[in-house]
Amino acid sequence: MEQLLQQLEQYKQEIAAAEAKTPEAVEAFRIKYLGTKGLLKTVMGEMKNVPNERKKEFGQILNEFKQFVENKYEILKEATVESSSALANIDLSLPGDPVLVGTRHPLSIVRNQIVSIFKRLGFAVAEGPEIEDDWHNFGAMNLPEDHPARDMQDTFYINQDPAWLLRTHTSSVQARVMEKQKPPIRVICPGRVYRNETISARAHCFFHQVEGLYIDENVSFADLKQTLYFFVQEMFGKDTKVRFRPSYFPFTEPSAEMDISCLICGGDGCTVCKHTGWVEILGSGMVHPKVLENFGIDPNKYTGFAFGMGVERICQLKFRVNDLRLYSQNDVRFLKQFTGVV
Ligand code: 2NL
Repeated sequence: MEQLLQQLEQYKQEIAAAEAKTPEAVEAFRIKYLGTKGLLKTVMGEMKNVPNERKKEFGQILNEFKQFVENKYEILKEATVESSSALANIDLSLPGDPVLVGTRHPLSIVRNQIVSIFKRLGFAVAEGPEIEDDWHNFGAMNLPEDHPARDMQDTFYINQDPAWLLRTHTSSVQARVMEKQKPPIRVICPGRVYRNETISARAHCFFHQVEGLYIDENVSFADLKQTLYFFVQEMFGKDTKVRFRPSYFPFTEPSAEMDISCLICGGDGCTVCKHTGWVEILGSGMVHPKVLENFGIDPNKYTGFAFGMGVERICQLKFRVNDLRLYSQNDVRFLKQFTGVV
């Protein structure tokens, strides 16, 4: 008798812990515990072995046990009916919510295009730090101490210390390449640069550049022109015309700026080309002998050309972006227009 009561306690624990997530499992539970050959029937059968004076007491315990099992069965049944009817209310053939996929930023698209054109000509890609020292950004590039670019107003210095700054051009990367590597050198340096400008449609405190450098024996201005002409044809199409205008940079001599025929109006005149039919896309020149000497490269043996272009500018012409601020506002209405462009 005591053994039987103990056994009932064990069954109770087992039943309390029972789980049934499907209608089939609930039915299996019913058969096991409440069926005609189930556990409840078996323990009820023990009644005949109970001495008469304890039959009343045992009967009550058995009744409680029966109630307990039936209760559990109802709970399990309800839980599966609830979940299966919830499923029944869903139209499983409905299409799912579309997953929003990001798009490449227009500046990345254009930078990748520029870099891949120069890679095909044998240029290697070099990168360097955005926080630079005065020497790599200015000194090595032949910018005199009193050059206006070095002014606190124009350059972001780190903690007002004139020794450290945010690079103003990626020439600093080429400086680091010349420091480590001897000619021949043929590198392309894409990266973000900083200038202390008031933000407007036409100016920003940071923008993106690709600079190139080619140093070897017998590198001439003709090489510069042909390389940049090839770049324009690949970037803007075979019908694009180019012209070079004399210019000045402290790090090149001679220097030239390159214009291309206006893509927007085809040369007829519009607001982008200010009715000239030409738009400026880059600056270039033969590397100044002083810059070569700064890195122990003999200017009597080696010559080189260099160039620099703004990625925002190329992007403006390719995709007709008329406000520099659009590039950094991350407005999806702007960004999603480049879906599918690679
Ligand atoms: C511009 C003009 C230019 C360079 C960048 C350069 C680099 C070295 C030596 C000499 Cl290591 N020059 N870079 C040369 C001419 C022009 O950039 O308008 N960029 C947006």
